[in-house]
Amino acid sequence: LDLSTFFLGRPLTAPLMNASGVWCNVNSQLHALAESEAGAMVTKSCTLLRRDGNPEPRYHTLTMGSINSMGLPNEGHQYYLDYAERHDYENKPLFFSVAGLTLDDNLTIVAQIQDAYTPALLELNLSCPNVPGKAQIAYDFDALDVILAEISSAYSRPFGVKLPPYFDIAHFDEVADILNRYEKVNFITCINSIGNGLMIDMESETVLIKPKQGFGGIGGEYVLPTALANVNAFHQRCPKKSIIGCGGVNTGEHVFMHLLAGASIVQVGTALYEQGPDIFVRLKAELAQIMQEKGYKTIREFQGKLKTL
Ligand code: RRO
Repeated sequence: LDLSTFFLGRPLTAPLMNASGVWCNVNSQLHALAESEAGAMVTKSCTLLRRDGNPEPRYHTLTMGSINSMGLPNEGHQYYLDYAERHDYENKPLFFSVAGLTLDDNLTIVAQIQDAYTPALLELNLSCPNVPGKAQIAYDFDALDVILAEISSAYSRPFGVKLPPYFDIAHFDEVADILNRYEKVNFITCINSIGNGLMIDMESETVLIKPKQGFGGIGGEYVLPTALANVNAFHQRCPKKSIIGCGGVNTGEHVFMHLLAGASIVQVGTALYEQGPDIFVRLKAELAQIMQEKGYKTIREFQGKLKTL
């Protein structure tokens, strides 16, 4: 039984990795991911310069997931470039997440990645819901088109985009049309957290996190059906691009569902935050168990083969 797979020509020992933002802010966490059973890994979304992020508390565990308004705390792009230059690419592929605060910042950062000659794969985060005063770029379809045009001309290598969840078939159609105009967009990561949810503590009658009057991105089990829909919608509409699934993954069954819906790799966010990098050992064992029960020997026998009624 074989969990190995390929992504853009790169071999992975398993179709599993962290979601950006989780266990990847500093070198000690990045090294833990490198040592873990994850088949790939991604760095925390970075800005041009280091940021403290939003005031705490800014993450809260919920009954079926999490709410966060971290506000893009990160060490600045150079820190992650330094990691990328030391990463062991034979061990596993590295994705480099970028979330510049302006188009110019994004262009500066991607130029630096290009000059660094690392084999890291750019994941352009167009969906951060938590920087006060900054809308999620990928909900503004004109802005999405502009940034893809600019990055495509400034950056000579294949790259991917991290999208927010969409909730309407017309939006799947429109966003897929835009993405399909950009050949360098080789992969799509669906989904970021469901932006601007709210949860309330009954006893104190207060919100749970401090930033943005308690509003924050929702992750975990709450978002699984939305994540699967977005993975499958873009898998169907963007046949030349690979899909990375993210959202609601805490068991081998969830991993299997994402792969069946069309994901090539599956990211783990909230559950990794709660359980730590050992989670990849359990997810691999559970996925292997499901494959064995179903008689699948390899990932490619079922990846993207979701059936309809
Ligand atoms: O740092 C964050 O607040 C954050 C980011 Br950049 C993101 O893309 N998604 C999220 O849930 N939190």
